[in-house]
Amino acid sequence: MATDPTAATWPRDFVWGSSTSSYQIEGAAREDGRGLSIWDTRCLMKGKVANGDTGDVACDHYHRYREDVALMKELGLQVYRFSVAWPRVLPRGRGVANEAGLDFYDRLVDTVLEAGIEPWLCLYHWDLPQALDDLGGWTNRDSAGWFADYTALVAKRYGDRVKCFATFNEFAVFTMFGYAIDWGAPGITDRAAHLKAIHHVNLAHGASVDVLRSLVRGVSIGAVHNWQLTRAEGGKPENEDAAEMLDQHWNRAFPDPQLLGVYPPLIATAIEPYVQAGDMARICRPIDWFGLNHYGPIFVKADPSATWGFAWGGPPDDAPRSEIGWPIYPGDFRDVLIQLTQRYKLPVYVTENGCGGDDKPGADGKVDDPKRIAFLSAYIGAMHEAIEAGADVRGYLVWSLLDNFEWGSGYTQRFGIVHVDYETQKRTPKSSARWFADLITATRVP
Ligand code: IFM
Repeated sequence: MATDPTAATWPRDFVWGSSTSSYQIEGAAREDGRGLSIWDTRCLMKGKVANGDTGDVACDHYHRYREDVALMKELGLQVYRFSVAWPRVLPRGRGVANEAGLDFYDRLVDTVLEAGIEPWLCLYHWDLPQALDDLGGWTNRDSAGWFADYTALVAKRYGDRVKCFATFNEFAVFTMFGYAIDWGAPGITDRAAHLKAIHHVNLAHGASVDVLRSLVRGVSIGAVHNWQLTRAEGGKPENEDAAEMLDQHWNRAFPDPQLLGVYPPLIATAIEPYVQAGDMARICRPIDWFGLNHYGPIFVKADPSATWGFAWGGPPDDAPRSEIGWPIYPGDFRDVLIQLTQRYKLPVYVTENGCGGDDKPGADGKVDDPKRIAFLSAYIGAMHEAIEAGADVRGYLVWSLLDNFEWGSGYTQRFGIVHVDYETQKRTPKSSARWFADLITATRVP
């Protein structure tokens, strides 16, 4: 019998919130001195993003952030995780800062705080400045230093008001899709580039942690990982090795070196040529929490023609799926939360969870999304079961506050609990937003 999260008792300090990311909602891509990112570039490439969509306007959050923060307040959110667009504050990725861009995040942080919400700042959610990609991006070892300098700029500017920082969002996704599989920017498919990117991003993480620790008094530092069970497609033995290979690349290539000081065995030898003396100590720096983004398992199949010999497969025909076809496995979510607590011994915050759909307003203007409510109820119930089984889960941030630019899928997939009409920019809280607000109220210990 699934746990009903609204009737469960939650830990006293458990926090509820939502997450967003800069490129997916801000828009104003060419305004106030913002530089270009690798996603601006990718959106201009034919066939890379559905319908030729771009993040040029997105949810126009750059101009409408006050309205969006008011919505968060109305829903009772306690925490808001957003990301800073590196090219907005450093248009060329390094060197001269852009005061107008820095001002925007000043205004945003102040507005969030005035609403009684705690701002959590993520330094990198995939929008690398194009000028740095022109120098090799994450395949260039200097990228760790560029990221440390960018961290220092952000820490000095907002560290008086923001105390919770994440270095990166979903290390494995943007490195694998950007450098091994052409599903994301910059769209390279090369093993060596992928290995270099993995190692340099790990170095960048470690350097950033040190900068944050030295510059922000009372800081709480985390890193956000996508961790999904990798299941052999069709349960077939010939897909088992592929599932193991993906597990080590997708789930362990970042948290293992960052928190345990070693690369997983299937990566260790291949990555050795890029590892210099002292690197593992540079990467493995103490942090305060593990951020988990989780949606469901990945079904994997062997594909000898692919960069790493694996490819995404499909779930069984009878698997429950969301409107956009992603498998719904709340039991996996529970298991992952328990495993992470045991493996890394850090408090876990669920920094993303949710589901995509094709939500539309009805004749009455209301947006009903019962499937999302069922999804959230099942996953949040499973999270509660994990806590009861000993998982150290301290908070849950729904993905996402707003419908937004969903990368290669453009605007075809809606993940928000608030509907956005992209023609008019009208925001309409969906029935899931009301459900989530009621859940927050019900779980607050008086
Ligand atoms: O929209 C993305 C987000 O940017 C990263 N995590 C998964 C979400 C849904 O695909």
